[in-house]
Amino acid sequence: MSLPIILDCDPGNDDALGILVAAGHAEIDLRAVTTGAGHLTGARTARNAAKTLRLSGRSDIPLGAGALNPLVRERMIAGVLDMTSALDPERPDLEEQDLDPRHSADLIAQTLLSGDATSIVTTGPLTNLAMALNRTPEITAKLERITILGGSWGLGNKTAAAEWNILCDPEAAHVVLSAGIPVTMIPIDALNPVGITPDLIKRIRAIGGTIGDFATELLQSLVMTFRPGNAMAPKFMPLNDPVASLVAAQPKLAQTQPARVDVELAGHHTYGRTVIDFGLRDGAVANVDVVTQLNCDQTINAFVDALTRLANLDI
Ligand SMILES: [Ca+2]
Repeated sequence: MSLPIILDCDPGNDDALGILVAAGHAEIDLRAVTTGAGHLTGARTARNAAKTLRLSGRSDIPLGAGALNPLVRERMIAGVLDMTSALDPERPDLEEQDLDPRHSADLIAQTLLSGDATSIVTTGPLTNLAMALNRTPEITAKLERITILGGSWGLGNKTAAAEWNILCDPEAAHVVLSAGIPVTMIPIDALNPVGITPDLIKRIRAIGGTIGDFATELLQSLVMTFRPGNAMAPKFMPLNDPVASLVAAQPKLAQTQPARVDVELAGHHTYGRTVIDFGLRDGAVANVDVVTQLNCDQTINAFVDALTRLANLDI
């Protein structure tokens, strides 16, 4: 049976690949896409999602625009962008589907309350989900699982301590992780080995057609923005966001370990860090299943399969 999900994202070229994967995956029933500020401003992430969904042929899926700013902190926008291709520059040549009139937080809440979805996958800041939980706490009982792409048990990627998605809205992440809902978290440490290799780009290009061409463009743009930064960085640009939906639909792609995860909200140098205690010290209660390892080959194959299926859907 397919997993009915909401995808909350901030496209972003890797989020756009995530939309395509969720729209095409055989074991995912994509019930709504919601967007908010993160990689780009809220208006741009919504427009990028609208272009991606239209191109995917799945304009039947409701699309919400949401949070323009984090709950508390000032807004951040990604600093490293490829302004020449894919979705980082404005793309007036790509058609857009209409937006749902509801704010992302309301679309999330109503989709869960109606039973249309039982799970949410997030690949951006957690502002929309935190707003939905604060405004409509009844959804807590409806959510069977939240799959979060973000955080790290080791180094950060935006600051020395913090990963981008969590750092964009640490207070929202705190709200979500404190809600008592089962959470799977995919930290960058586990994502780093799943790279965008030349072989992967070749396989996606071979799909051809609108989907294959667009996905190839997205992958190539992501590779152009890869800034390894230090000697411990991965060899290839990690695939990142599409992996979240894959893990939600195919949990066996990942090994997980229960842990206590708290978000640092007060530290000066460590603000936004996910403090992950696998040892459950001092009686700490686990609140997250942390992905500790991904099966790289199977994850890449699942990614190719989902895009191939989307390209072949008779829509
Ligand atoms: Ca993202």
